[in-house]
This record gives sequence, structure tokens and C-alpha cells, in this order.
Amino acid sequence: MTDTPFDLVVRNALVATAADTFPADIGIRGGRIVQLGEGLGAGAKEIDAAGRVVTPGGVDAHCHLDQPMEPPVRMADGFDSGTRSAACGGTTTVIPFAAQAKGQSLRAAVLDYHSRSEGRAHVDYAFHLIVSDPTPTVLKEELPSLIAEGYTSFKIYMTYDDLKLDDGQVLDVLDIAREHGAMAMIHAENADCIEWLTKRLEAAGRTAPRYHAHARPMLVEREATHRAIALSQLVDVPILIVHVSGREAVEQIRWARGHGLQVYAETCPQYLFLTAEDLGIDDSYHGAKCVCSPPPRDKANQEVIWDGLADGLFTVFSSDHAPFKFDSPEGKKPEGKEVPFRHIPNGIPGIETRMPLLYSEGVLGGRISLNKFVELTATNPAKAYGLHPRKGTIAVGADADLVIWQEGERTIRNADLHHDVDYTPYEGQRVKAWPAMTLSRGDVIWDGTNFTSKTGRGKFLRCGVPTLQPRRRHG
Ligand code: DUC
Ligand code: ZN
Ligand code: ZN
Repeated sequence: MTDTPFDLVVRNALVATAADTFPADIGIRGGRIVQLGEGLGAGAKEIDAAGRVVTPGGVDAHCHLDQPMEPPVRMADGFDSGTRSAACGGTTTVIPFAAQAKGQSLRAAVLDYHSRSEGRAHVDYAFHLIVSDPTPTVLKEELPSLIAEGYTSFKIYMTYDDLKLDDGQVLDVLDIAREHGAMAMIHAENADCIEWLTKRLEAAGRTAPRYHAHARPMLVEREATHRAIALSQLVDVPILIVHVSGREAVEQIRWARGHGLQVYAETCPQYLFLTAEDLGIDDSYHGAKCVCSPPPRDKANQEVIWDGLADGLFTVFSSDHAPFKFDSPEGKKPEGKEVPFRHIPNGIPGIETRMPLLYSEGVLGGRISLNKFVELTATNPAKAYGLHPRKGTIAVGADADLVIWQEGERTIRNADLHHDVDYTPYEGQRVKAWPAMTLSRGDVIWDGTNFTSKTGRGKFLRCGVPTLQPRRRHG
């Protein structure tokens, strides 16, 4: 204990962690939480949170910011606007992707991504890697050294010509994850099935955005999910299946868990709040706004995803923010054209709406507990990617990344959001809560009305190894 006053006390909070909900004042010094308890002494500054729930700042462990794209397509958000939008929606840590192009060294991809992020972020950030070219040098030299330097997770793709790995390559990469304790994230969709279906749809003249969903039915996700599980079982390494969309993939993951395999899963708001109908019930190009992969399914599948969030099937809830403007030659209309679905940039924005949507429909809608909300949006992503306990919780020693929630009805309007995208897929959606205040390392960066951060205050974070559960020891 010291007599030094706190820099800041958040008083009369109803603190929610992944484990407990309790009343407390939060004493902050030097950007960290230094004391928790009732009746703390005075701070140099004080915030009265009476009557308000206070959660850890969100950790959005799957978002894409200024990821290099094939011209003319360009992501609408870089680290400045992307982390601004994150902060205004209660997210204080983001983990986007340093993506290796085929033929590029992984180290070069990381250096390039640092040059895109340096001095631009408003909240703290780490990098996942995307491994698209697992050469012997990447496997034996670059990956091990990057993991040791704090890039401890990587995504691999089972689809997309420019990214996908064959099964042998997946095994090679998983083997490195096992050896070095890294976390492998897997995009599970069967590339050949998608290509076969896409060609048939194109031959029939079915190229409108809505046919994107026809080209990627649940079967292709189910098959690849099962294969990813089998490959991870062969190597005996944990994996995390990203953006799980519905029943068939969920069944595979339940099967794996039932067999004692360490298979983690992520889902995203689009699988709770959108359906394939949002890609169009006719051939309108507006459906391009909701083209993402896997595609949103139907209402029954939304319920399956809700059940999985409530019962522990899902470990993390991420936005998969992949921001492309709709009415732009750099976005959903490449070179100003309404293109066949195959060529529509894949992904939707959602970094700002992730936390409010889940808080509203999940917690206030009675589907998940407040503690489960914290676990899914902050604690587990921090553990899965080696940032816990610095991030993802409210505890002595943790960074003072906090969200003070305000309950009350409002309607999501793109005009009120802070990304650089010209639409939100959730336009008109009613929500029941929004962050009244977001603090990052003790700084108020969103006060419910104004964004009050300074560009470049966000720091790069080196990740430790995942701590979701102890790794099995191999004899
Ligand atoms: N996968 C992602 O994770 N994000 C955007 C598009 C995709 O296929
Ligand atoms: Zn993906
Ligand atoms: Zn993604």
C-alpha cells in the first residue's frame, strides 16, 4: 500500500468479470488497476459509475484492418478509424492479421503490418499471422522465431486460391503450433466444393450476391470443420475454428469435444443477427453488403449459435470486421461495377456493434449471463491469444481497460458509427445498451458522445502462449 492518491477512481461500479459480479470502486494508477474494493480513498480524478455495470474492455480477437488487398480493392478501415470505431463500441484491444502473401516471407509481412499500424491506433493491439505459404524456411525458422517474439497465433485457410493450404500443409503448420505452443485458427470451408458450386451457378447465370450463400452451403463448412478436427487430432494440438455459422459445424465441434479433443470455436454477430435473406431475396446488388464467409444462415441456425454461446460450446465472440465500402470502386463495387458474387470483396463491418449487440440480445435478452458475456468478449479471447491477465479482466494488476454500460433503447444507424464504411449490416436494429464510457489504460477515450482519444496512443502488445487450459504434456 502507498499513500499516493489514485490517478483515477471509478466509484460505485457494479463490476462484472467472467467469474463474478460485485460492487466495488476501481482504483487506477499508471494505467493499471491497483485496488478494488468498497470505499476507496480519493483519486486525482473520479468517475461516478453508480447504477452502472462495468465490464473489462472488449478484446476483439478477429478483425481485419488495413490488410493488403489486390487492387483496386482496399479495406476502408486502417488502425486509426478501425480502433476508433472499436473504442466507441467498448473494445479496447484488437487483434488483426499480418497476412503473408504467397511467395512473401512471413517476417516481411509482419514488418509491413507494423508500418501500417505504427502511430495510428487508439487502443492496444496485437497481431495474428496468416500463413499462406508454409515453406521450409517459414516452418523451421520464421514461425518459431516470430512465436518467440510474441506473435503466438496464426490463421490458416482451407479455402481461397491465394490463401488456402492443402491438408499436408495444414499438418505441417499444426505441427509447429504444437511444438511451440502457438494457437492455430482455422477457416474451415471446402474449397473444391465451393468452386464446383460457383461454376455451376455461373453457368446458370446465377451471379447476384444472394448466390454467394448458395455456393457455400453448410455442408462445405461441416466437411472442412470435420477435416480440421481430424488433422488436429492427428497432430495432437488444440485448434480454434473461426467464424462458425450454424448447426452442422457446431455438431462437429460438439463431437470433437465429446471425444476429449481441445477444439475451440469462435462465432460472430452476423450468425446471430443476419440470415441468408440479407444477401437478397431477389437479384438486388444491395445484398453485397452482407457477403461474408461463411454466409449467414437462417433463424433456426441463429438459435443453434445462441445455444452454443450459452452452453460453452463457443470460446470467443469476435466481430470478423472486414470493412469494405459498399458504394465504392475500392469496395463492394470493384472499379465501380456490380460484379458477380465470386468477385465481391468478402466481409462485413462490425467492430463497433459487436459488444452492444451481444450485451443487448444476449445479456438483457436473457440468453446469456453477464459473466458469460465478459468471458466471450474479453476474458477468453485474452486467454486464447496470450494476453491474459493484462487484458480481458478487472483485477489488481490488469490494465485499466473498462466499459461503463448505459442501458436504454436506441437504434443502430451508420451515421452514428465511427468506422470509415458507408453502411452497417445492422442499420435499424434496436439495441438496449451502449457504452457510456470506454477507458483504455485509465484514459477515457469514449464518453458516450465524444471520441476523446489521441491517434497513436494504442500500443503494440506481444502475446504470450495461450492459457485457456494447460497443454497436455507429451512424453
Ligand atoms: N474470412 C475471414 O475471416 N474474414 C473475412 C473473409 C473470410 O473469408
Ligand atoms: Zn475466415
Ligand atoms: Zn476474418
